[in-house]
Amino acid sequence: MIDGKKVLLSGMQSTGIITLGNYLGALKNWVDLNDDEGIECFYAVMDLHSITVRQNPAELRKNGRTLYALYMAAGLDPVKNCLFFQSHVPAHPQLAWILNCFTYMGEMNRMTQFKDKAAKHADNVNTGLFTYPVLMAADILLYQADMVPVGKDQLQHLEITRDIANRFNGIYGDVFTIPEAYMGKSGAKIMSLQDPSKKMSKSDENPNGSILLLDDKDTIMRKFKKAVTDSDGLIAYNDDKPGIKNLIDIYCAVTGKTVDGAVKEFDGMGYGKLKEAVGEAVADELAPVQAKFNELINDKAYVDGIMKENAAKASYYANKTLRKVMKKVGFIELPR
Ligand code: AQP
Repeated sequence: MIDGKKVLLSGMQSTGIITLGNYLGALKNWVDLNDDEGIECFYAVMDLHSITVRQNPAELRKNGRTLYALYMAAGLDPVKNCLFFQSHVPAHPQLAWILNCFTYMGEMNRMTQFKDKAAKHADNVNTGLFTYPVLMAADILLYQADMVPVGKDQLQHLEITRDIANRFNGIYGDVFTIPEAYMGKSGAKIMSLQDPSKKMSKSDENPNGSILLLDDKDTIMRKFKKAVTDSDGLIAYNDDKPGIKNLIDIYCAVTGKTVDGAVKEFDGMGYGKLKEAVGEAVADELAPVQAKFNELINDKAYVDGIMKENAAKASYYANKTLRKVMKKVGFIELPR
């Protein structure tokens, strides 16, 4: 709790330009919390997590700045929320090291994301990838977060965070708040336009599978035109028609319409018309975000100022927890 408010923490990796999936599944829902007086929100650019997969330094820098500006361009208020870079708060890797010593190999071995990512990057199965969930536990526990909005894919990591926190508290007393999954308005899970059986992803090798937040209207329309559907030409919402279902999900998430309403609206129309309508709706949704982004990315002084203020705010809360942890573990405080 901070000043009687519950604490919420989330973030995204700066591994590329974020997708419509990241936006509809996470960022847009965070923006809805701007005016919730009962929640203190921390949103990080998770750049430390990003290097578990090899990154080009210049691109990582660019992607980090882009993501930070997109947080604000999408509507996250940098005064009401704390928007910061994970690498600007050294307490994250410091706490992660300590928590590593309270985490068992067997627990990490069970993590399905590690298995998936290790298979995908077989040439670089580094220990950072293996201990990723411990850094994530540090991210969450440093801010004494009560709530963490998580997709199904991250539930296992939240569970391990709770296990580590409970283990630590069991030895040293009540140091950490035990976080819960935040089940606010559930964000849509957006699938790849080229393979609706897998989620839309910023690091997808097929550029036509993902709508990136900075894609221009022509690109958006072209990608939707190429979206994989099926051959029966019927607009219906069910699991046998994953391509159409995904297009309707996107349409509803963007317009706020219901699935039934959307299915009625498109009844009797061809797939071409559906794709065009979804493309138009997405382009309309992203246009103001892109306009604001262009303003922000050209105002380095303003963004740098926000970055500094927010890093100081995040560090204040993170260091408070870290100091407590270090004292409990038995480290000597540096004399003032
Ligand atoms: N397709 C999606 N639909 C809905 N939500 C999604 N999220 C990601 N993809 C979709 C949500 O976005 C947040 C940030 O994700 P992340 O950057 O930490 O990493 P990720 O989940 O691994 O996202 P990507 O785009 O697939 O990244 P890469 O390609 O680097 O692995 C999370 O809240 C996530 O649920």
